[in-house]
Amino acid sequence: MDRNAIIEASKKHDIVPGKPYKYGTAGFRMAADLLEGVTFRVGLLSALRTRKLGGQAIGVMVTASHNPAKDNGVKIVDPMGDMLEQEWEVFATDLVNCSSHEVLADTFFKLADQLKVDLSSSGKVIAGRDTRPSGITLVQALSDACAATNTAYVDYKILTTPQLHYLTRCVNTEGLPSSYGETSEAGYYKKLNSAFERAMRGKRISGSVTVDCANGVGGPKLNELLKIVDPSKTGIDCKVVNDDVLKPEILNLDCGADFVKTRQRAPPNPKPQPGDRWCSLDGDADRLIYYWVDPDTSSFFMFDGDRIATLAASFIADLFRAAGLEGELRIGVVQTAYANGASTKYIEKHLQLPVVCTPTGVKHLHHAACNFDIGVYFEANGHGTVLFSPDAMQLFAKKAPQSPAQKDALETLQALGELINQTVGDAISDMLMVEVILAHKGWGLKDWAMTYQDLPNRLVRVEVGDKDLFQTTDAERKLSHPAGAQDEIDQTVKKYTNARSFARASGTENACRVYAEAATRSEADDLANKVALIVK
Ligand code: NG1
Ligand code: ZN
Repeated sequence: MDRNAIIEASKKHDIVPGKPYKYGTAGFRMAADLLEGVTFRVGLLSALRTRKLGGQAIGVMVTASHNPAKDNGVKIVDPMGDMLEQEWEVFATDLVNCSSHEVLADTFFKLADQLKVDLSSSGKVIAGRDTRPSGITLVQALSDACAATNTAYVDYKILTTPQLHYLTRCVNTEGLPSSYGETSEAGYYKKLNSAFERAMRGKRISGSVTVDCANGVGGPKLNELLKIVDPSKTGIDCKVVNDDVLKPEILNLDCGADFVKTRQRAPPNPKPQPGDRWCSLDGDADRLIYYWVDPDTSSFFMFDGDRIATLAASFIADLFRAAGLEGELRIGVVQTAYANGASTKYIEKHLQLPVVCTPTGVKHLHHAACNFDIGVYFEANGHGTVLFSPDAMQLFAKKAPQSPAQKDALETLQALGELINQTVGDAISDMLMVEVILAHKGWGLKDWAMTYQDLPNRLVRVEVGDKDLFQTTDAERKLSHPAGAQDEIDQTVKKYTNARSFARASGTENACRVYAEAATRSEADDLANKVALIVK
């Protein structure tokens, strides 16, 4: 590999100096005009990573998800479609913060040496980006980094984040027994549509579902999928709104899953009518939130990640019983501290399933979900999926059914395992899963809403001098530093009914977050404010 080629290419995509960049929960994410050099350097790291992994393709996704249109971001996807191995985040951070082109080249070769990467071997990177116009410049920087390091490069252009994860796994399993699907966008739609029809098993979906696509990449991609969906087979009636990607400035503006979850209300435009079933995707289509205006009470009701997780877990546990698999495979649910306490209680007490709590960030949840045969994981904000272990999938395929009911359940489980994206949370695939489950259960949103009652809760963002002072233990549920803060929080929580509260430093913003829940709205608000004062 040619040191000069790297230096010359780097000069075309200079870094904006002055701020330390950090590979965080969502990769590098910031104002798009700071990202060109960062993305070039992420390309260099990917060139090392693909070679370290024997030439398997590495994915790079350019997106800032639910953030404003002016932002962008870049993150690395490992060969099986999961997030970059944590140990490598530090190497990414090191490369990106190099002070000159020469230091960058030196660090690149030093890392190659340290990690025993054979630079003469071949490597491959595949890329995707959301609809942000700034993405075009960024993938150019990535492409130049690949060219400078003789790394094969394929640009899949505009994709949802989960589609890029899908393609990464496909390209690395092509021709193998573990093949994940056809390595193309069309292959993704084909796989989803076929699994959706099989999972429905002749059941009919009642009523329509309106999908708010945040004016992001989910809109055109969902429309693509719908072109091959045959509504006569399942009754699906999907209305796509907020799918305008020609005006970049309206991306995530007053719509989308993040808006709905944080504002706890429907997008103002278009406005859901009472009784209508709605859902929202975020800007890169990896989060999903359902909601409706209850026609009986006229109040807005949200089905967030916790609700989706409980729905999926309860359905899969029922299928296990019907398939005669109870006791043979372990189902579990993975949540973070932000999960509503009522959902946790419902899963443990009512569904009788184990719950594991991990720190915030999908990679932690994903990792913990792998410890179950079927691991359901969702963040409250709607990012999540259901992981089916290879053993579980094999059992569904091989087990001889003892009755037509068992056969039905086994085939439904198999189809679900293919419908649900196994690499990462996928709003489009999750939405089809929800529609399948509601149809099987014969449930309307009222039935789903009645499964349990959320504890009133409040999330507040607290500006602090140095967020890094706030260190946590126990899956972020307790502060270990600053000394004494946790005691104060505990004393405060004790004064409220059914209450829980915690504070932690955000991994994506320069602030602390305080979460509180309690028996009543006013208690939850009051508690959140009190804990915010302790942290301030
Ligand atoms: P931080 O900023 O670390 O709280 C936020 C979300 C996470 C996750 C990441 C990545 C909350 C409370 N936190 O993390 O769930 O999605 O962003 O996007 O919603
Ligand atoms: Zn997202």
